Amino acid sequence: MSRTALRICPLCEATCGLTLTIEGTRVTGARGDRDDVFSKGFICPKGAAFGAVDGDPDRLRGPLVRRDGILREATWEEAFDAVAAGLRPVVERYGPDAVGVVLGNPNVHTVAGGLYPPVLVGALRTRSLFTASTVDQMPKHVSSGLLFGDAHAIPVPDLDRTGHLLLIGANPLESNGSLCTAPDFPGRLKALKARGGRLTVVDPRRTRTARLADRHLAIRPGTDALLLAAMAHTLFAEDLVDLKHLAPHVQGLGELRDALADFTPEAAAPACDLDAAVIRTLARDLAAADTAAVYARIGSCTVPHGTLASWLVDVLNILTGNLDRPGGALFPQAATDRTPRPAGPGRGFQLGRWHSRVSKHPEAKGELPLSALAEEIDTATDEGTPVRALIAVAANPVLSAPDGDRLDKALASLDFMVSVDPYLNETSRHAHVVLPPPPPSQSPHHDFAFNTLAVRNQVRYTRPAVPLEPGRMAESEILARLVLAATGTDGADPAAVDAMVIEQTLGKAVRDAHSPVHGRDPHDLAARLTGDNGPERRLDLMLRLGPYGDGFGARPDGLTLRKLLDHPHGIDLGPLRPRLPQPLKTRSGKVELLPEPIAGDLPRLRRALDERPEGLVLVGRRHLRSNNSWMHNVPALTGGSNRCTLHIHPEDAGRLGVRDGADVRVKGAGGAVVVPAEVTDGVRPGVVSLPHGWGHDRPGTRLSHAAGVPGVNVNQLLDGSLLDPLSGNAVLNGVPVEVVTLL
Ligand SMILES: Nc1nc2c(c(=O)[nH]1)N[C@H]1C(S)=C(S)[C@@H](COP(=O)(O)OP(=O)(O)OC[C@H]3O[C@@H](n4cnc5c(=O)[nH]c(N)nc54)[C@H](O)[C@@H]3O)O[C@H]1N2
Ligand SMILES: Nc1nc2c(c(=O)[nH]1)N[C@H]1C(S)=C(S)[C@@H](COP(=O)(O)OP(=O)(O)OC[C@H]3O[C@@H](n4cnc5c(=O)[nH]c(N)nc54)[C@H](O)[C@@H]3O)O[C@H]1N2
Ligand code: SF4
Ligand SMILES: [Mo]
Repeated sequence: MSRTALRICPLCEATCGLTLTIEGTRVTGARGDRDDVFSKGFICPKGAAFGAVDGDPDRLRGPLVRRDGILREATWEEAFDAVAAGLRPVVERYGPDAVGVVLGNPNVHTVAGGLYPPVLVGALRTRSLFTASTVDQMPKHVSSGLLFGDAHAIPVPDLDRTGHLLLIGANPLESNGSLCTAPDFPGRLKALKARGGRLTVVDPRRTRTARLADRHLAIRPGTDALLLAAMAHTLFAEDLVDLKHLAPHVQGLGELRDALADFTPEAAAPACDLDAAVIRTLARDLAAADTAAVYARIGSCTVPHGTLASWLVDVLNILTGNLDRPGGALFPQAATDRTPRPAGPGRGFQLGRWHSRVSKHPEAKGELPLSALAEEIDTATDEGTPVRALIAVAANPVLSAPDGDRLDKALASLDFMVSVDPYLNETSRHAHVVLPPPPPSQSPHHDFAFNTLAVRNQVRYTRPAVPLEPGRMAESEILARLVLAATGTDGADPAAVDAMVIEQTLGKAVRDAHSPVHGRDPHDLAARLTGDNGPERRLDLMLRLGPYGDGFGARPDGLTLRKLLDHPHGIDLGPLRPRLPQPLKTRSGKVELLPEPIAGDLPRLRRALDERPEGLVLVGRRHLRSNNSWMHNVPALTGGSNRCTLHIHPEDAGRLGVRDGADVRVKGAGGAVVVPAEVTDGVRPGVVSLPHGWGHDRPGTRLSHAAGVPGVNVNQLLDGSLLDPLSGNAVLNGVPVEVVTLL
């Protein structure tokens, strides 16, 4: 007998609603949920393989604890005892900063990852926090922090209503979109074209997204900030700046014009390897469009001028009056956002409140660069102690961060390491304790992160589709117990962690004059929360205090967990709406167009006008049926075109004597890899491309399928020294490499 259950897909940022077919406790099928308020039945091949991902026999079933050097099966109690025994002495002897925390990408795809890591980091009081954000979108957080005063105020292109989309360094036809949550991104781009809209793609590769575009510009990697600066220059020079409704909310226009004076299209064009006339046309078309949005992703962030490029994206949206209006780029309002406060000056955004110990990198958003993790472990300095213990939650930095070999050695030298991870992989193999979360079918789902980045305001929650298998522990309980073990309160009831958060949140809310529960009794409010467990009560709390919430009775029609459970396909909260000036938290209360740290970084961009790479440069690529480092163990998702090969243009291949299919040696600052070449004009001359997340050939892992087709680790070509200075983000694209044929 089979049954069906609803489950939001956690496998990428599109958050599609799925209908799972379940036989016994096994997921045997997945299709798109046609009644889902947001995804309306869309599914991609990865989502369709949900059952295979979920049921991978290599997923760990219970905790592992290292004894006599070997990871062995253990009980949960033994595992948490070992965590407490491993972490506490390090904290007590060397202080909290000696405990590092590494948070990986899947934390933004789980309920537990949304709720507990902030509690863990806060309770540990460690400044040694490293996350996947600094190999990803940290430049966008920093530019939003500086422009709007809030690192989380990220404008999202209004895909469904825009008439003109300039899409830079993103390939949503493979990635399904990022910092722009839109189930069926491909369909939404086709709809844009069908309603007469215009799509321009800027990418050194002729991607599937580029092939869909009206115009594709194969820019030289790493030069988008120059292109965007020259476009902004053109808007000023040709008197095309039109702030429209934004005029009262913006400051620094004159200063911005002066700061961009040198970035003429003629000056930028040779560096970008584009025509100056084309740059002007892009600017004019953007200004002329009835509605338009500039949107940029990985290719614009993971480069030397990532923060400047991210800033310029929003600058262009502002200069053309497209920020915060339908069809432009707007700030979503998620159901779990805090109650919006009245507009007015805020505390602003600060960078560099502390610095990393070894290379003195400034913190950004409380984080240090993931690129610096290895040196923070393996390098002693006069002041401070190295990281000696590590807590890794959903993170595989040995493959995702620069110079995996060095990190691999550094992890092996730690006094103690715990990984919360379903797999024994390149990173978790170094742990002393591995705590495996249950598979997605046995976990609840809500998108705390992606609802704040979605092209439509909506809210959905799904309970576990399958009950927890015997011997399993929910990831929320694993993380709550980890908080207790790390803070020396192990043995306490993990529900105490949720109770503490609820008490603190309500305590603040009742004192806040703008809160719907101002002046009420926090104990009475806590008693009114519904939900089967701590995480559900916390979700109920956030919903009820949020912008659409019932305010614990203040707005009886408002959202509660109960109401959400009554709408299993989700609740649509409408299209994105203009919100300015409310989201602004800058000290001036305005959009600060030319923040000081940005102005300070412009001379570096000016120097880039004259820089040209001498040889080949490397860029990445993503494949539809993959996801970073952790999906190569599922046979249904590997093979075909999802292979770890070096894309190289026929001209470069001819010059270097590279034959299609033959192995080549690729060398970079951090090391060399040998990989088959794939000769293709899908990549521009002077550029080669390798996907990331491969290199599954290290011993001591339990990835039987991936180990058979391991691929190579592209990040071994990097030495970790190349960073975007303002954000600490790793430079992963536009990196110089040498390619040599093997005889
Ligand atoms: N060269 C190059 N490098 C890159 C990139 C690139 O474009 N080029 N992209 C970068 C980007 S954007 C990112 S986000 C990072 C990602 O970097 P990471 O976050 O380090 O890598 P992932 O492969 O996403 O997954 C991390 C771990 O999460 C585990 N995991 C999966 N599901 C769960 C779960 O439900 N719970 C828990 N606790 N763990 C789970 C997986 O087994 C895996 O070990 O990689 C970056 N690295
Ligand atoms: N199938 C699949 N989906 C995924 C993932 C995955 O691994 N596989 N990962 C998820 C994650 S963690 C993220 S962050 C998102 C990322 O989502 P996207 O940003 O859409 O990811 P990519 O497909 O890497 O697209 C980046 C594009 O930038 C181009 N590029 C490289 N350098 C430059 C440059 O200097 N300038 C310009 N203009 N372009 C450049 C590359 O050729 C590439 O086509 O995808 C998510 N979705
Ligand atoms: S697009 Fe993303 S969220 Fe949707 S089914 Fe595919 S992997 Fe899942
Ligand atoms: Mo990412």
